[in-house]
Order: sequence, then C-alpha cells, then structure tokens
Amino acid sequence: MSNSVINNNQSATGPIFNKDFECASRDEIRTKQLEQLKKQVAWTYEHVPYYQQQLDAIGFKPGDLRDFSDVESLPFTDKNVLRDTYPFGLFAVPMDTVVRLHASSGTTGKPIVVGYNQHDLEEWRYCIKTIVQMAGVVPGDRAQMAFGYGMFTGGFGLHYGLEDLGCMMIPAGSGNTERHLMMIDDYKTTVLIATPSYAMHMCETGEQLGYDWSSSSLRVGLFGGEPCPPLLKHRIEERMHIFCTDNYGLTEVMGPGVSGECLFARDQQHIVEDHFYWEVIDPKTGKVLPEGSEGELVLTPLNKQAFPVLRYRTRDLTVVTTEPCACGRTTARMSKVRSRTDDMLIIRGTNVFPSQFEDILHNIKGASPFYSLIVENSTGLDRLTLKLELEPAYFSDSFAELDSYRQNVAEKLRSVLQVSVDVKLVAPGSIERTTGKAKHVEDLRKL
Ligand code: DLL
Repeated sequence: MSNSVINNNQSATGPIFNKDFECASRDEIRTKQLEQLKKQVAWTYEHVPYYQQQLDAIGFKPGDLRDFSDVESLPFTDKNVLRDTYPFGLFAVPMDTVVRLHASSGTTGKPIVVGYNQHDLEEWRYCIKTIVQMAGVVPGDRAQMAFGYGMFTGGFGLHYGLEDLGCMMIPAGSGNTERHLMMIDDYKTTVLIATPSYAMHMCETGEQLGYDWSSSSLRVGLFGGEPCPPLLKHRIEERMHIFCTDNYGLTEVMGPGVSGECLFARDQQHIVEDHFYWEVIDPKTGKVLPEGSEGELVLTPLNKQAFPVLRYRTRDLTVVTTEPCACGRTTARMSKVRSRTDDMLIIRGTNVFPSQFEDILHNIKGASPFYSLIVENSTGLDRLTLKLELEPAYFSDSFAELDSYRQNVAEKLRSVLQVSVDVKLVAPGSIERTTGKAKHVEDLRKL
C-alpha cells in the first residue's frame, strides 16, 4: 500500500532482531537446525515415555538422526495424541517446574493442554520479539492487547514478548470496543494486537462513533489467530490507516511466535527457523513435498523442554519458499494460511473451501468481509447458503437492485465453485461480530 495511507513513516525494512541467524546463508540455517533437531529428538526420547515407545517401536534411536531425511521416518503427532494423553501425559519435566499452562480446543469435549517451564517462556519471548520486529515494531512502541488473557495463548504469549522488547504494554484484553478506542486515543497506542475480524469490528465501531482513524496514533496491526483474507486486510489498511501484519502460531507447538509477516513479503510470513523445523506434506499420503508445493504444514519445535512434540500435523495448508526476501532475511517464508485440511466442505460431491468464497467476494464491489456459510441437508440434498453483508453504500431499499446484485454474486460463485449457492444479502452490521476468532461456517449436516 502507498505510504500516504499510513499514519507514521515506517523504516524501510524494520529492525532485524537476530541478524546473525535471520540473515545467515541457507546452509548455516540448516546446519543450526540440524544441530538443534538432534538435541530436541534426544530430549524428547529421554523425557517422554510416549515418544520413547513410538521410536522404540520403529527401532529408531536418537543417534540415528544424522540428516533431515532421517526425520521422515519419525511418526507424526496429531491432536488425537494430545487428547489421549490429556492432561499431562506428554509433559517432559517434573510438574513442579512447569510455571504456565495454556489450552486450546480439542477434538472432543476436553481441551488439549500444554505447559511451559522458565526456559520455554524465555524462548517464547524470543520468538515473539523476532516476529513483532518483522512487522516494524520497535522498543518504545505502545502495544494494546485486544486478545483475551486466558487459556488462549494469544494474550500472554504476545504480551510478555512485547514487554521484553521494551514496548509499553497496555493489557486491555478482549471486548469493550469503545474503551479500546478511548485507550488508543488517550495512551497514544501505536500497535494493536487482535484477531483481524475484531480489528475490523473496532474500525467500524470507531467510524460509527465519528472516530478519525487517519489521525489516530495507531501504526501497526499485529493480527493473528485466524486467517486474514486479502479482502479483510485491504479494508482494514484502507480504513484504519495502518500496516496490517499477520502472524501465525498454534498452541500445540508454542502459541503465537511461529511465523510473522515482514514489511516486504506481504502476505507471506517468515518462519522463526531457529525454533521451528518445518515440513510440508501431502495431507493424504503423509509424504514430504518438494519446496514450493502446497500442502499441510508439519512443525517440530527445536528448543522446548516442558512440552516437546515431534512432527506436529497442524492441518494448516500453506506453501513454503526459501527464496531470499527483499527485507534481507533469509529465513523461509510460508504463505498466509487460508484454509485447513479439515475446513474442506464436500457439497454434493464437490470440494469447497471457505477461502474460495473470500477470494471471489474480494473481487465483488460492495461485498463486505462479513459473511457466513450455512450447510444443511434437510431435504436429503446438501444445500449451501451464503449470508453476505453489504457495505453500507451498496445496501439499498430497492428490491430490484438488491436482487440483481444477489443474482450476480450467485452466478460468480457458481461459475468458480461449480456448485450452486443460495445467496442472501443482509443489512450492514447484521452478521455477528466476535472479539475472538470469527466462525464463518455452520455445517448443520453434522448435527
Ligand atoms: O491461535 C495462536 C495464535 C494466537 C497465533 C495469536 C497468532 C496470534 P490456537 O488457538 O491453538 O493458537 O489456534 C491455532 O489457528 O492451526 C490455524 O489454523 C489458526 N491460525 C492461527 N494464526 C493464524 C494466522 C493460536 N495468522 C490455529 N492465519 C492454527 C491463519 C491462523 N490461521
């Protein structure tokens, strides 16, 4: 986006936190990763009986790990393993040295729970410091937290990393949008931490209250926890006059801090490779794919003590490249996670991803980023309904105008998705806003 839209000038690249590693040659990065990987596999084998049994079962001893290709023979870990060992079955340190727990939703009623010792918290702060500086955040920035401080890793995870960097943390927490706006104004906040959908909600609420975003002190959005589709990002940048950056992570391997967006490779995120070994696999066969292929991201944290996991299957789909980046970093970049392997909807035999809707709507004037998809089959046939909120300027009292708009949207969707979609246009503001992760799909067939 052009600089004129941004409130304050950004430095050209933003600071680079650990130049020695982030700008090293690919060979140096791989050498360091392999060294760490060997230690991490040994630690995990020696401290977690579950992994010891798994590796013994395939006759693999930690010393057998000589090269990256050896990793491919190690078993994957998925959410089911965490569910079956709930709550502390995978912990690798005495419980009285665990100083923090976090949790995230599991595949059944129980959450999955992870733990950190002092060492892990320090490493977590390091990862956060790495990614926020990619986004141009510097010591002295005033960072306002709009994630909840709870079992979710977003709040505390980013909080302590930013504080350690030397930012003034404003721990506002989730919800109470008007209070957030007042704080931005009164405390001259420069960085907002939120899910992108909540940031959009703040933006709209501000506009309704006559808040002038163009003269606000906010400069950077550190958004994450859910996909930030191009349409949403574009709207936020345009209306809030900030740089919208995306950062990615998941509870099972740490929380936020896995990857972050620099100011050059927009829509891609540098992986914190001194802490995470990444692989991209074919989700069906489990085979590692060549660089540049889209597939499921598999992560192995490289420096975790209390809760180490090996080859965690994230279910997130991405493409990773190691091409050098204009920002000067040489660390690998993953494309924005737009969908998960378990997001895919099969509608009358056709595969449909919610991210496809976002791409189509992005190119339709007047479509807002707020929509919901409802799937049901009360008649025995799958039926897909899109409830789409229009931008206020496009919402009209004329039935004929709205109906022709609706038909146009339905036709565009049908031609790309190859399934018919019942489109319902709804008034601005009628799709529920959330302070946390937005939920776009309601699949009533499962009920
Ligand atoms: O959402 C960790 C996080 C908090 C990351 C705050 C960034 C900022 P979980 O609740 O375990 O952890 O959810 C992890 O959320 O597997 C993705 O499917 C999705 N996700 C997280 N960040 C992004 C992102 C946190 N930037 C799951 N883009 C992951 C797309 C994301 N999806």
